[in-house]
Amino acid sequence: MLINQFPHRRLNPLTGQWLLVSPHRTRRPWLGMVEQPVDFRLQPYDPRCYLCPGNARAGGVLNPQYRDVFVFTNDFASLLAGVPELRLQEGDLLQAASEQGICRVVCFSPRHDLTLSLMSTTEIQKVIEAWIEEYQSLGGLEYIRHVQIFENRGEMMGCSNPHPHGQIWAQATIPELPAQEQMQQRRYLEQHSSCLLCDYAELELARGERVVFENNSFVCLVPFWAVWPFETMLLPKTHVTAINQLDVIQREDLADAMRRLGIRYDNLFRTSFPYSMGIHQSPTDGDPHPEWHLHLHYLPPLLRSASIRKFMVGYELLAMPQRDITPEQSAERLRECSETHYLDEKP
Ligand code: H2U
Ligand code: ZN
Repeated sequence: MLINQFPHRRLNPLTGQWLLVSPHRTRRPWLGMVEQPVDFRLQPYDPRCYLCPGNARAGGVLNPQYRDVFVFTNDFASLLAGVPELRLQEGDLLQAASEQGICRVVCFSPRHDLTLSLMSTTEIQKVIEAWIEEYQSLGGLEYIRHVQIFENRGEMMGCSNPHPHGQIWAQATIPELPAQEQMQQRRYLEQHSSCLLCDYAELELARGERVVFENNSFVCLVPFWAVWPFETMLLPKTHVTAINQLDVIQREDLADAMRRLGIRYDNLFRTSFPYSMGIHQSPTDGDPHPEWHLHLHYLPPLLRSASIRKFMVGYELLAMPQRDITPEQSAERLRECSETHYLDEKP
């Protein structure tokens, strides 16, 4: 693409926002912050870990001797159930509303030393089943309209503990980013009588340049509008509004895609690759949402190596998101990565 030789703007049709791409800038020197490589050599059980089986959490509750996935209500939850409905409005300038919700923690495995990329497809499938159960039970509550499932992996992403785990925040209102994506998907459906991400998946599969890999049900790609250097999305190839709508085969294929992407990521810089991953899907507000197409966003901070990260600062914080390496180059790099984890390589 000729445009890739020049600074240009790209549209994110999911949010309606533009980002700046500066492909000529990747060669700039770096004397700034260098992150410490992550040490993979953890023990399968850590007596000090508050997520390991049998250990005490803050407040003294003991974790059970769980064998696969373990879900509990966050002891330091950001959202609480039973909050009274309060509103503050002083003119247009001072507005606030109380928010009800529930925060859960999902331990992916009893093994302290694993990550999703070191777990088997069958083990990852159990995580997916737990997510589905939580999406349904939390989403089924009268006052819960949105369930955000996510994982912060790695210290760089503010993860508090290497024990493999993720979080779920369920709440009474639809938060900002999913609400934006919902509006954009709805508008697209009205204008085109087809789903935005169904059309996008089809387009990317036909072109191939931003596709990292695919299986029967899912495609992994670097979105045309990716902001983070190695940002990817996992998209079901057919229209699925939420994880509980995936059939048995699709659930297996999602586990397969998550595992393969995780391995490619780890192999890219031969490190436990940090990221924030999140699932976007239909809200649980009781309305039909034909516009929603389930997808997983992977937002990793690393730029050039295990130790150099992308900072969202100055211009990004004050003007608009910006990236240097193009999404097409990132996709190519990720396509080149092996699907055998580097820790499993034969010497
Ligand atoms: P993060 O590593 O993504 O922060 O997730 C860990 C969560 O675990 C965090 O939200 C909770 C923290 O509140 N937690 C407990 O619920 N109980 C504990 O004993 C420690 C941490
Ligand atoms: Zn642990």
